[in-house]
Amino acid sequence: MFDTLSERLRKTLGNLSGRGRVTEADVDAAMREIRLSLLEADVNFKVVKDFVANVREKAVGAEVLQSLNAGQQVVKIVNDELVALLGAGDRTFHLQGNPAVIALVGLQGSGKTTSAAKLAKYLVKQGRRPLLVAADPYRPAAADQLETLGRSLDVPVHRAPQGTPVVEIAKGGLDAARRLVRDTVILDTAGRLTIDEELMAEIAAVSDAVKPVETLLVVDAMTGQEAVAVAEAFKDAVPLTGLILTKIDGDARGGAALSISAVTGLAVKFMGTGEKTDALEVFHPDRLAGRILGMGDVMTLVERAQEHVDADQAAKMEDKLRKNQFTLEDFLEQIQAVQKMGPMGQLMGMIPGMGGMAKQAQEAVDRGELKRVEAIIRSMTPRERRDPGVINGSRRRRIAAGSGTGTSDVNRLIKQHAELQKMMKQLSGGGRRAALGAMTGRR
Ligand SMILES: Nc1nc2c(ncn2[C@@H]2O[C@H](COP(=O)(O)OP(=O)(O)OP(=O)(O)O)[C@@H](O)[C@H]2O)c(=O)[nH]1
Ligand SMILES: [Mg+2]
Repeated sequence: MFDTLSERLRKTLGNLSGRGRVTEADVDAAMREIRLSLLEADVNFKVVKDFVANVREKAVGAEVLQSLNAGQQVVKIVNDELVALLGAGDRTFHLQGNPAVIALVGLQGSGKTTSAAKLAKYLVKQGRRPLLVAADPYRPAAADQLETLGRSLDVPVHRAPQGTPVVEIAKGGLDAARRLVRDTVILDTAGRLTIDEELMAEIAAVSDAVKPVETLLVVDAMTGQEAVAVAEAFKDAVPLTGLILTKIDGDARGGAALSISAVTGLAVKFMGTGEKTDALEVFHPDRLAGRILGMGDVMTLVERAQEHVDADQAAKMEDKLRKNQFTLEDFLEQIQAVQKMGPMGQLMGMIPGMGGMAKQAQEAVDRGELKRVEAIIRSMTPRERRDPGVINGSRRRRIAAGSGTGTSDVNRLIKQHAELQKMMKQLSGGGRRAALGAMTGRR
């Protein structure tokens, strides 16, 4: 979502930190760029104005400009201000009460039902026992959708006959939770196309009846500034405790996601980053700021790896790499393991210094290049995978035909693998620095 903004900010800040001395005029030029980048990303104009003013005030102070690393200090100020902007409001996720009641509200299609399921999965991982409640008395299909999701997660779903008043469904959900010994109730409420009095009254009544400890507004980040307006309207009518921003993986400009907390004072507590039930992230403003400014987000990357990669297997791979026994078979396994961790572009954006390559990497995946690599390796015999040295002309043609590629593709893969092995040899030997230089393109 933040690709374009991120690219522009990175360029501006790169210019700044690459400079030996920084003058007030340099800061002003950078601020003009940042202002434009934010406005073009659809960030609320008032938020942009305050942001730029804050950064400028802190940056043009004598201590900063006269210091030896002034450029980097200004970059740090931008980063800190961005973290403050993203992190407005109280982000604590409350789970008091037995059962603890969490209500999800929002417009139609914003992602309430999907987020309810994601939240259930997240809570199970935390060792809790959630119950999902289909508090939408109007569309049986809505309860069916929740039931399907609940079944796939092995989380029970409470539903009531069509037409049951929503307050009754919510109360029934609490009873069911006590009966089934569930410690958390997640209410998935009905949405409307636009904000209307009836919807607000209904949510307020549910809120009164079951006193949720969290009432989270689910907002679709793809809808731009409209999302901010929706949040303001809901805030006036129901006691909201925070936000879930969904569809952050979309290609909207992202400004709404950046300004919504600053404008409404409501904290973003979770972020939806995909359609699957594991695509939910606890919102960390510092991590998102790092991703946007191209400083990476190693914490999230490590967490994803821990979740999806088997620790024993990872250790085995590391050992093989070190002993230079990393075969094409291992290569294939790695490609598959990494893909489980998420879209390639997202992952690259989390590696410090690699943010600039995120788009290219994603495009390569979208073009099917990983699939091509997989197909080539799959067309090899086990012997060939272990020892690509045996691949002669006729084998090469067989592999190309088998994988629907050309012999030049097969060649390229074998060469890449050989280079990787060479680099690993240098890493494990004395040439660690040279190899790192080769990897990052620096010397
Ligand atoms: N890409 C992406 N899609 C999402 C995300 N969250 C939800 N969706 C999709 O958005 C659509 C609507 O999601 P729902 O969860 O059904 O929305 P809802 O708010 O429950 O909708 P109503 O019950 O009709 O009001 C579905 O196609 C979801 O797959 C997300 O974080 N990323
Ligand atoms: Mg729904």
